[in-house]
Amino acid sequence: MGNIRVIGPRSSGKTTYLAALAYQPARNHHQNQNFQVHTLNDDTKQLAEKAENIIMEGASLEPTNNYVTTIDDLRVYSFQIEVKKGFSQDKINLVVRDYPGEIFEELEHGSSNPLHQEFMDECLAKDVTGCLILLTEWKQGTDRTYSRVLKRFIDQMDKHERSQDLRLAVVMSKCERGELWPGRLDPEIDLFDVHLPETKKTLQDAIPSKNLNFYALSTFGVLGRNNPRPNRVEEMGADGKNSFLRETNRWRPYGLISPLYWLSTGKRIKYES
Ligand SMILES: Nc1nc2c(ncn2[C@@H]2O[C@H](COP(=O)(O)OP(=O)(O)OP(=O)(O)O)[C@@H](O)[C@H]2O)c(=O)[nH]1
Ligand SMILES: [Mg+2]
Repeated sequence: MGNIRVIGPRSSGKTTYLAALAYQPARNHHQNQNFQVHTLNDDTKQLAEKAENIIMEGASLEPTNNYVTTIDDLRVYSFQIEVKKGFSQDKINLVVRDYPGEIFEELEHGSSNPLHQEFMDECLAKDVTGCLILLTEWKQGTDRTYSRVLKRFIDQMDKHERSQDLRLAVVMSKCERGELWPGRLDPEIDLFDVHLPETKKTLQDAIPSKNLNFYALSTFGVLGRNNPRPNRVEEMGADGKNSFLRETNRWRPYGLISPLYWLSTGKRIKYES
């Protein structure tokens, strides 16, 4: 059983990503995918139901922190994912905890909220195999901020004696954005070296290379193999931007599975989802 945590700044797409995973069983018949997802617990099944509204119709997804007052309010989602590799199949079991973005952001200046330390302790417990770190901005100044926040995160890893044995999948989310899409094929070089070099260096200086990988993810994807127009619509909602799928019957998320597969097995998959 792979315990994975998902962290990243507010609105980086964490919950949407998990909702998309949870929704996969409902559309497995759609195409000959290289993977199959099964949802294992009730929270995950409820998330799949929500996914219908969130992803397909753009109902606004409440930020994860709104309903969190104790650590037990945090949803735990569990999945079994079958990954086809040639003629064989690998099964991975995943238990994923979805944290609110505040946890990540407040690392920078420290937080007086005792819950946050509790979250950190749980995030870096010995039975956690890896963290999926979703980053999303790349405009001026962001690299600095991410880099500082991740330094604090690494300090926490040290404190919890996890700096040598916790895998980190560092992901650029929403990569269907025009400036990022061409970089998805080699995200380490074409996204992180270009847009977030300091962040990358901070991580590389502290984390053994076997435990560090870079990925690109787009939960919405683009319109087609030869049609790089984003398959999503953006709307201004009451609290900022809201995105949802543009053509639901052409939904092909990009990079959904490979970071999870690596986090849980330490092996990479060649193809992309
Ligand atoms: N363009 C684009 N937008 C996305 C993608 N995934 C999620 N979003 C949008 O990003 C916004 C925030 O998504 P959430 O999943 O709520 O983000 P979160 O990281 O869980 O945020 P917190 O719970 O506040 O930490 C929503 O409007 C989503 O529709 C994506 O792949 N591409
Ligand atoms: Mg969330």
